[in-house]
Amino acid sequence: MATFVDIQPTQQLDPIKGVKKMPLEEFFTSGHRTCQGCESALVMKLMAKAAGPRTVVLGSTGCMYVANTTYYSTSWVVPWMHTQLGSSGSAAMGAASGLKALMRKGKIKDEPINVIAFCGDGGGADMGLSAISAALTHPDYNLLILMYDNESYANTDIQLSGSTPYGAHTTFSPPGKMKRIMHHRWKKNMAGMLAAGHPTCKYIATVCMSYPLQAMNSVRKALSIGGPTFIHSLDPCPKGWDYDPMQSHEMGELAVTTGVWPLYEVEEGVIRLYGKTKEIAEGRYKRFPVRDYLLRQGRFAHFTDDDIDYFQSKVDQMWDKWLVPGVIPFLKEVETDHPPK
Ligand SMILES: Cc1ncc(C[n+]2csc(CCOP(=O)(O)OP(=O)(O)O)c2C)c(N)n1
Ligand code: SF4
Ligand SMILES: [Mg+2]
Repeated sequence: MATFVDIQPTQQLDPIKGVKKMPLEEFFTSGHRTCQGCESALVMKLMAKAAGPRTVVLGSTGCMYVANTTYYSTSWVVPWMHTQLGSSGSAAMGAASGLKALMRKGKIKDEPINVIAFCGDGGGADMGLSAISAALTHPDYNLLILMYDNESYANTDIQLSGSTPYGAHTTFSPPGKMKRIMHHRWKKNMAGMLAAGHPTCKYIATVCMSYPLQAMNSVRKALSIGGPTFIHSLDPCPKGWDYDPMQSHEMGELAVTTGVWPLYEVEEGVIRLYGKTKEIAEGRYKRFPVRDYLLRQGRFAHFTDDDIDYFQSKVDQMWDKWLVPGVIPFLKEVETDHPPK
């Protein structure tokens, strides 16, 4: 049984009860240069709004660094610092321990300050995995690592990451005449992996900004619960996913309603599915076919019916065969799968 330690006070951020109760203050404002319809920018904006003014944000290299801090300007109202591409975990630990030391020595006022480090999927699920893992094993620092997942190394022109879905067209996996599918790996299950592997971490959640209230309340819970926490956000990216920017919100909804992106939180060891994901798991909502999601995106335009069937079978497996549906990928029974050639 996991043990959970309370060390220092955290911000007490109560859940926002409804859209009308949203705080009006903005801490990530206009002036950034992300693409039209960029959901990752919305994640930054609402993450900062949920956290409030007593917050320090650290961000690893990627679109949310480059586009938000053009030379001599930034959209951040709260203190913000860039960190190396694979370093969100180390930066979060360094900032949290630095603040603690300064308060202990009486150099700054002793008060709860939120430390949030964000990273992209390239910087988090690939390059920074070990630093995030290390941070999540230190219960004596309050910090949140938020991984905004646009499913590619977007900032350097959409390269394949460990978070890119099977078969997607990226600049590293362009479909060709000889080989249609150039990317054969399945997306990493980042939140499930971190939850299963860090039993003393008090809070890990998946979110999607198409469901903003739940996502913001996840941020508030992560910052209030104490110790290191992690949130994985799936962010439709019009440029990398190749669709009309006006469809971003709908694209996030489809990721959830097709069951491709399950929404859940693991709080002090207890898994709780929420929103449409909960309804799917309880049989109250029928998953949409993945075809409805995939064929809306140019990165899957080369898919044949066989490819779509294969993708569907893998998502069905998540729901029908995984030990904890949509969350923990141990199979209840051993099966082999055969991707189309
Ligand atoms: C150590 C290192 N390698 C490569 C780069 C070049 N680089 C800058 S941003 C980036 C993409 C990061 O991808 P991700 O973390 O997914 O963020 P996104 O760009 O998608 O927002 C890369 C490869 C770098 N800055 N540092
Ligand atoms: S490439 Fe994608 S993640 Fe990057 S700014 Fe554009 S929409 Fe946002
Ligand atoms: Mg990315």
